[in-house]
Amino acid sequence: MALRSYRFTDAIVRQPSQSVTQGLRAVDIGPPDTAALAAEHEGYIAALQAAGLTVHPLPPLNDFPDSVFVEDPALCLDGAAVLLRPGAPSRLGEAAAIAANIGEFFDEIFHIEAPGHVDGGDLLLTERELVIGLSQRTDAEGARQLEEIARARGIAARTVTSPPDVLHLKSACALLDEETLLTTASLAKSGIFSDYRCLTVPQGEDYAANAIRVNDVLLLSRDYPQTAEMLENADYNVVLLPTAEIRKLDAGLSCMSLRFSR
Ligand code: CIR
Repeated sequence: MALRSYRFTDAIVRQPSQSVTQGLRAVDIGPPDTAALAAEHEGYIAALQAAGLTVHPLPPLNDFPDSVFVEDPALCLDGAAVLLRPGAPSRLGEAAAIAANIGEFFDEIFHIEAPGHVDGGDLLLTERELVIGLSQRTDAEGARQLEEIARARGIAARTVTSPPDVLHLKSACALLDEETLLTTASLAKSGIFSDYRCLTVPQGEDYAANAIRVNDVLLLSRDYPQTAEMLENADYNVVLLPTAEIRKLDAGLSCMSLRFSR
């Protein structure tokens, strides 16, 4: 079977809307600059295309400031899609909004039902399993439903607790290959991924852990030179991208696309 965790043919993205300045953030260091954020988004799309993906851009949704972070309302799971239930009230409607588009790409669609909540940022799919991180956004009921959906499709699923100091599980980790993850030091220490090889981001560069492997390349924030050097020395083909604006909204590279294979 083709690798499902980082070999992709397609990606869905959503154009940022003007309301992105009102996106959620734990600490307000000022709104993102809309033009600069749009440029980050364009660079990201170009990087996905250069990695071999056909990118499907969805129109902006002004009613949902965080909807550019299209990973959170849905999950692509081996040919099926799961419409999630984002845990932030202002983002809950994003699942219904993307439902209108996703039918074009997937024959089988599952739903997380109320009262469960799951954000896509808390989901790490590896070759062996789907790891679900409980967080401020993903709760035990949502995780239970998603475990059931995954197992019914023959995918092992495991629920863990996301680190308390980050928004989502994947704010602190990324898949590098079949056996290897990039993680923050505190996530590595937690033992959650003790069955994997973990490359730990150097001190002071935790944000760099929100990277994504796409086919032969690894998309990484350009602001973390020690992490880039570590990964290049480990023979990963690193592509550096600007993230200063999305970072103001607690977002990283994984959250701006839904990647899948046709
Ligand atoms: C939020 O708080 O929901 C957005 N401002 C950021 C979402 C980032 N998503 C992700 O990491 N998967």
